[in-house]
Amino acid sequence: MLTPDSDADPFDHANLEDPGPLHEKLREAGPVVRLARYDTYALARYEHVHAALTDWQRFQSGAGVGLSNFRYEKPWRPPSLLLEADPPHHDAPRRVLTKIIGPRSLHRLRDRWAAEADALVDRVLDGGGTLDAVPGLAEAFPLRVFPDAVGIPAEGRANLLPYGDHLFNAFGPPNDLVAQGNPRIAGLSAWVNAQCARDVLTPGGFGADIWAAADRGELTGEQAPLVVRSLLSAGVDTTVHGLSAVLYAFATNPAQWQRLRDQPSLARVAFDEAVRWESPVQTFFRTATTDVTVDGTTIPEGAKILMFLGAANRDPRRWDDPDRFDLGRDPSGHVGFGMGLHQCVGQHIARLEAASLLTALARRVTRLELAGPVRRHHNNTLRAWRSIPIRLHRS
Ligand code: OVV
Repeated sequence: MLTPDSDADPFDHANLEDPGPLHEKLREAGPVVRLARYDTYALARYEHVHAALTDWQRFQSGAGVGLSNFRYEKPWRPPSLLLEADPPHHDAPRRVLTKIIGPRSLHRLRDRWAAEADALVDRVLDGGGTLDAVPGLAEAFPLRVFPDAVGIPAEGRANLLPYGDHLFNAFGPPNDLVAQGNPRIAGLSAWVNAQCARDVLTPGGFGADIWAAADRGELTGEQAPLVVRSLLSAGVDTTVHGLSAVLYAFATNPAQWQRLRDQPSLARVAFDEAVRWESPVQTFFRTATTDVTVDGTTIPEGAKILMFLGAANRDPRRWDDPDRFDLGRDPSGHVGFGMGLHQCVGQHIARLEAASLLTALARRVTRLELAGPVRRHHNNTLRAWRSIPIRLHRS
């Protein structure tokens, strides 16, 4: 079969503003579409995205999960030991983090994060309840609880947002978004890297736990700071945009909010449904380790393949009425956290943050209502909001 070609640019501003039409075009054009302008291949159907994500032998991460191939181009920062690595190198860092931020370890944060969420929501309601939900809730809550849990000082933690924003832009082509971030990135990187040192990290935090694993011989002393860097890289912007997504979903679907209020234990399902619906991480690349034939189309060895997680999460072949945000569906199996051996190691942190905040809101707020025009934030990888003006109605 001849592979369909597309001259679309998934990273141009029109597609970043509203990727839905491009996703549909790619899904319908065929199982594999060649993106001519980047000389790469696109997978946009659920079945094939899922299959490629779970086939790390043929779809590797070690040559980078951005457009740039580490075989030919020097990465802008030392590669992540988790995200940009394959077995066997990937496995020790993954094992260490899985234990440190797994559901059992997070249990002790539950009450503290619930109290922080209660306090934040009380503050917002005492201030009248009309606010921009992006800075006021979606950024404020993770920045309040996550850096403390890692164990970094309060000073400078707002640097994590622009650092992450640039990092996720840098997985795409070197376009205007990357150029905009370039002037600040050396300073932001230096600050982030400094937070990964053993003597900066407070005892009892995830960062100190990573260094303790190094002391036990589970990681080397060179690996430990890079594993801390992964937490600081992947742990903030992703959850911020995930929280924005779920807040926007509820503001525009009041019946679903009522459903959550009636049954607060739906908070976790609600967050996963929002991750499916919005796919805060839209795309990652893989690299073919060999000629690989997908449904009759051969992708050549060394080619970059762009996985459209967001398109897969709304593939009508897999999901009924995929554009609906619906607490009644079972969103499990979505690829918003990836799939396979790289599947988001921090997903339990994200779910706990979301459940804490949604539970605090559900107890106090009868209705979330849009209070002005919403604005998207464009990023080469992230589906994000710049502004979600809302009015919270106190119960
Ligand atoms: C999933 C993800 C995104 C960005 C950075 C990293 C991981 C990392 O390991 O540094």
